[in-house]
Amino acid sequence: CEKFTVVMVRHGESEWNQQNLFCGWYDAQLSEKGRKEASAAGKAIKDAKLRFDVAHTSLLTRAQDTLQSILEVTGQKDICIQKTWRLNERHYGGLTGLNKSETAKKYGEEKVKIWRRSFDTPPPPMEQDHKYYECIVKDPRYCDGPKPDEFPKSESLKLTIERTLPYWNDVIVPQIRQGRKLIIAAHGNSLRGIVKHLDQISNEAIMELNLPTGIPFVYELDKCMLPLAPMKFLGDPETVKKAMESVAKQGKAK
Ligand code: DG2
Repeated sequence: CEKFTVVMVRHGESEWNQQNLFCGWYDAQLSEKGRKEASAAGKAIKDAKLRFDVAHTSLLTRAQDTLQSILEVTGQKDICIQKTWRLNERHYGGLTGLNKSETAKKYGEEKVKIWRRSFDTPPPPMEQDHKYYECIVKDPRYCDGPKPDEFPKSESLKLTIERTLPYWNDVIVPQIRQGRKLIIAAHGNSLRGIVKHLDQISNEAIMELNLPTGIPFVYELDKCMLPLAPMKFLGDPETVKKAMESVAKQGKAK
């Protein structure tokens, strides 16, 4: 039967992942480790002999740099790259810049888990006096969108999906159907939204999915865009499991 392959990858570790800070739409750079993870992701993709026609990424540097590194390592730097705010990380609102573990100490681990992983409870909004408000809202990279009335102040996974899924359905799916081979380099939560949609994961079960940084995963989809098998990580299962657990633990008070 007809099948389509799509590769997805969460960017390599960012400097803010390393410091365990809520990042969202803040434009953190890749850490040294994150840059290594990005080239290792490229190597894994090269070894798996996966080739691409088009790449999709967010407007944030950490995802774009990860993609560049993958395309360099795989020798595919000349493919078309489409960048959109719709693949940006979920907006972490007033939590942006706070330490995840200290926030768990202050408000409790349960509350932090709800903010990080609940389906529809958004974090508190980012107010105009927030340290990072101006640098995000006035960033010229957003001149083509979101429109001022769509510009998020904070997003739950549900709200993130509401702006990511139209891009999946209207831009990505038609390309897949044309037989184009795609890679999507994005973020923990923008990708969780796509995975939730593809695997039809319930609002409760999605709370337990933590995507690791820099380990690509592959979907084989049928002609209805339904996965023929579970996502396959290009990494050894034990490493993937540990990396997922360590993402979950970032919200612990320690
Ligand atoms: C992380 C995800 O986003 O954080 O915004 O802090 O994928 O861009 O590093 P990413 C952030 P968690 O939801 O895992 O806390």
